[in-house]
Amino acid sequence: MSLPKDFLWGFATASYQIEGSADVDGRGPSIWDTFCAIPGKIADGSSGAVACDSYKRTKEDIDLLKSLGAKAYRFSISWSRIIPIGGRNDPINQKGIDHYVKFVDDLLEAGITPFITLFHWDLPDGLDKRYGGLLNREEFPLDFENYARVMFKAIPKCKHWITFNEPWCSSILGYNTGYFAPGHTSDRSRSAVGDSAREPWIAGHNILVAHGRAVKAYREDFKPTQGGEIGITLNGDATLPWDPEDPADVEACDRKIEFAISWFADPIYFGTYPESMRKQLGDRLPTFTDEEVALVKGSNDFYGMNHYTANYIKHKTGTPPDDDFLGNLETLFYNKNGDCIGPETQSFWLRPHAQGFRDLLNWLSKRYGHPKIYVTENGTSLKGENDMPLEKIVEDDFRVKYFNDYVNAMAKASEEDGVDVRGYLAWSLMDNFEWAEGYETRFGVTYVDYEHDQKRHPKKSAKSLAKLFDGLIKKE
Ligand code: GBH
Repeated sequence: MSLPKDFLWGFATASYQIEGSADVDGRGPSIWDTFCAIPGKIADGSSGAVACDSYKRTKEDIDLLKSLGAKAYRFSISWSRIIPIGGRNDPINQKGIDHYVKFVDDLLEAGITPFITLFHWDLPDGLDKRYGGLLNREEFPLDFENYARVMFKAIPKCKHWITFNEPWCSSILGYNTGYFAPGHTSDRSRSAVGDSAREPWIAGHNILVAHGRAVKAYREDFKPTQGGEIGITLNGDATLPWDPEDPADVEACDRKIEFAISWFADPIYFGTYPESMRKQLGDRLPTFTDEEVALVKGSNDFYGMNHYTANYIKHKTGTPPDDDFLGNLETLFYNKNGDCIGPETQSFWLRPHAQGFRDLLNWLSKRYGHPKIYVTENGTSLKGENDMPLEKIVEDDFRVKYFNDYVNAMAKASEEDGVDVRGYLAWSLMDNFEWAEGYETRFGVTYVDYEHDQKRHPKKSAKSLAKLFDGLIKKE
């Protein structure tokens, strides 16, 4: 089994999860700063104000990447460091730009290929306050395009751009369940605002158009001279029928992926929302104007895939409630026979099931005409890790096995099934601010000691990836 010669592998992070330095060098607040300040939103009451202190430790982080043999690094830019208020007529903060320009120079000098995510959920709070952020169909795409242009111009050396990370999360968790910033939900026990039946679909639509605008700008004004590529990163779990004999469960498996992934990928590859979504959501799902279709259709140079877990799917009967976002089905970790999909982790939503990765790679490849795929995130937390002594934490055999199984499943998809997968970024380079879960859930291949000056301790899994890929990537 093998992977192509120029296959890129490395690690991924995101600005708000690692940088800290929330008030340094002119950064403005993002919706996550605001959200974290609301009591009860973050499990341990924490925030990203300090996090891994990576804003000040770029050299240390690059040395770490080098020592682990990484060929690539995916990180995100904090929009509110670049344009602190956020909008296209607001002041630009040169210090913020300089920081990322230097970081990319240093990465390249270390022989590491940067993958830059422009938006990993940390919207400038000023835009949420000014016009409702992602919900504003006129303003948001224009402001995002402007911000993207500033970055394309500033960092011509970056050849791999990702517009949005997991728009499903920004839309559903931000505007339906209220689990993520800005915390809108119809559930009045969780928040004072929101319309869970409509807002997520509006936010998702506006993200797609913003993505389309940024891609058009890149292709017309930067790509011809810079020669890079641009795409979006989508999250989605693998699905298996709860009862393989029941055609309704089998059908619900596809519907689950359509509501998670095809919601964004169908417009990007075909110019329309999936039929299953239109059928259930009716006109609560926005309709693309001709101008929007022209922006969105065909707007991926590559497909960015974030993948972690799998679920058994059981269809539901009857009319789903207005705020249903799954597609009228249930997700389960056990099937009809009582088989369990995989072992528990520290994350309630994550259970390893590597075969699902191979299956989903095939599903995507088939539906979207064999696109070039980068796996932009894959990784796991580990049950009880936070409460273990350091000597045990660094012996993370569970995570070593997870990577081993998942990367081998990917190699099979590549070699045996012909899926065009070109890169793999493990989540994550180090433990970090795990959003609503705070710091207790750890996804790093490196332990970060938050009590002792954020000291980094590589775990066994950190070193395991170089060995794994060295054995798989063709030498010529
Ligand atoms: C990624 O999302 C993120 O990109 C990354 O920032 C994060 O640190 C990493 O995962 C680990 O969590 O509320 O029941 O719907 C992964 C995909 C999708 C996983 C939403 C959590 C929430 C479960 N995420 N899901 S639920």
